[in-house]
Amino acid sequence: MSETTKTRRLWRDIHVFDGLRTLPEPMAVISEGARIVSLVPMREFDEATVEGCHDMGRGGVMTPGLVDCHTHLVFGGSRADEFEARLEGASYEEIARRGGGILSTVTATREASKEQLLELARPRLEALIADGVTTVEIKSGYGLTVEDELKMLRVARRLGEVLPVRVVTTLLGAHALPPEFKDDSDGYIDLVCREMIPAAAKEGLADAVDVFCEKIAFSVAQCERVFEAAEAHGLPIKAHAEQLSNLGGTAMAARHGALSADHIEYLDDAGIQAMRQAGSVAVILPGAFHTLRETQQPPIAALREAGVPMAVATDANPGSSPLFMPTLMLNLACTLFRLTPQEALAGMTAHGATALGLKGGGRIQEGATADLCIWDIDTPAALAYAVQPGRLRQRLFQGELTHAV
Ligand code: DI6
Ligand code: FE
Repeated sequence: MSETTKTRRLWRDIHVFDGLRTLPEPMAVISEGARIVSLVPMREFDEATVEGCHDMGRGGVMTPGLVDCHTHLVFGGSRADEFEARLEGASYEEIARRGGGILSTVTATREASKEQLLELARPRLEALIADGVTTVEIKSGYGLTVEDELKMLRVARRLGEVLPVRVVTTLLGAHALPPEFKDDSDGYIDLVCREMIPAAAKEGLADAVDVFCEKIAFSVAQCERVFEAAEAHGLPIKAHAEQLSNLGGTAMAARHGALSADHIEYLDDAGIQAMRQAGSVAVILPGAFHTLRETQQPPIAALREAGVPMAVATDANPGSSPLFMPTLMLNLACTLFRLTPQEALAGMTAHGATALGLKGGGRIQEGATADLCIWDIDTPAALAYAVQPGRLRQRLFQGELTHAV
């Protein structure tokens, strides 16, 4: 599009949460093409700038498009039976040890074609989009062979082509030990390092590499090997760590400059300091905490005090967080972990973007990408306060209106 035909849009009298804080007075916001070009307080607003702008309305709350920085949206099968088993007393770890859990999803995902996985994932992603998401991270991790992991990543990339959303992909080959490698977990890590990571890197299918560092998954030493392989291919790293116990995976990941450490209910002070030094983001996943009826709280106050940025994400997956509603996560982050509504919102905008290595993403400022949500609420805190679908008035992805009520 040429400069002169770029659509200009104007919002007036709107309360803006800019990704880090709520601006103190009502604003006028103008976007042009895919960018935000003007953000001024209403009392300084010059009506002459209205010329040529689409009037997008007045009032409500504007936030950056939500950034869901941790999901496992691509998978086959269902784990409703496991949900019932857990209600009867079985733990997530017990189910995993007897070959259920992640491995049951692996079986169903291997059996599904690329096309089937796409059709299964599409409504899940549409649910996130309908709740304000404009950037989503999607992990592999239910294939656990080179071909099946690549298949998942291709589906994730395809989702970003068929729906108006930015998809960031993560290779999570080291998610669980596949049955073929029973009793040979080092052999499986060899496969991840020598074949999976190089293949994903070669095809440009992965934007980052993740691991599950846990007793039921992989050791700190094994995860470190995966990170070294990722580094050799120029891929950033992140970790599922300290979710069920404290193994020190977070500190090791931070030493490797991890973008983020995720879950971290069992994180200790040494881990927090390592994250602070590395500039890693703490990704808080209240959906998994809630679903697993976890009682160990992530160390929110200590993270806050150390100045470690906190992101909030859905962890949407068939087992530990079958929850596909980002604004519910804002509510749970506040009610379960006592984040302030502002912290929760920053966690799903600016800090979520940082956790994905998207510098300057998840912000409303002049020059930023016009990924925007306009909500029918009075204050930004109301987004976390009530769990109420249907409040998204407008959604813009790269300046294009993709949702309007
Ligand atoms: N931790 C999680 O919460 C997800 N993966 C992980 O390592 C859950 C994956 C699942 O249960 O299917
Ligand atoms: Fe996860």
